[in-house]
Amino acid sequence: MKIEVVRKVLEKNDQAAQQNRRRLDELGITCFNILGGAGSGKTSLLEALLPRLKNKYCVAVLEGDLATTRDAERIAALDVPVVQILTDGGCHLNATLVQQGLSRLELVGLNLLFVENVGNPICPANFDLGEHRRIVVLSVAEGDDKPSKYPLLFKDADLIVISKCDLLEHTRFNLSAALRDIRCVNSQARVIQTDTKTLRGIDELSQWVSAEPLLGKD
Ligand SMILES: Nc1nc2c(ncn2[C@@H]2O[C@H](COP(=O)(O)OP(=O)(O)OP(=O)(O)O)[C@@H](O)[C@H]2O)c(=O)[nH]1
Ligand SMILES: [Mg+2]
Repeated sequence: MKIEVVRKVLEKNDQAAQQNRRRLDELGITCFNILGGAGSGKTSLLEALLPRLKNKYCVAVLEGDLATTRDAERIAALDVPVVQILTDGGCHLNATLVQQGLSRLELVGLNLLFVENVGNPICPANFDLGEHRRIVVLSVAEGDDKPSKYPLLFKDADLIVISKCDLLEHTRFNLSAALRDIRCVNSQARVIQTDTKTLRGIDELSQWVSAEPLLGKD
């Protein structure tokens, strides 16, 4: 008797993610998946970072949102190629949606691809998109307890950005407690503090992105 198997959602996603990564590898494109809670400052970081990168690299962005093209419009205003992926209510991107986004971009000659995930500290963390590096954004406005309360978000990050550091003096965010709790869930990730008002940390962020391995390749 033939046994029917219903394949788990995550298994299917992992297959599509592997295809994405293979394709990006072949094209020499380094892909960064940016995750974080709603309003943590993901698009603002891209707005600060992209002008620095686009003179040196060919860069594109996939924007993931439930609704509107607002974030894509902000990226397009920088003259950076962008595709808006609308999840129609879905709380995270998946590798198949990213595959569809990739099909709308001119990939030949591209060096860097940023994927801004749907603003959500929970679901996006479970879905590999085929990225090479994960950037997690934690804003001071969200509170220093988030690394402990949402450990899955932080545990696989390669870089954790503590954003909106200009708000430190206006909040009860305890930076040393946040850094300690980050280390409890992730001992390896680089941590960079930013503030997109004064552009604090943006050079450091740009250097981290530029140091990623695929970037040296033709
Ligand atoms: N004070 C301060 N505000 C910031 C900073 N970065 C972003 N913001 C503000 O935070 C709000 C959200 O910023 P976005 O960049 O849209 O955040 P996001 O994570 O892309 O939001 P979603 O895509 O909706 O999840 C906006 O009002 C920004 O102006 C910062 O460094 N300092
Ligand atoms: Mg955004």
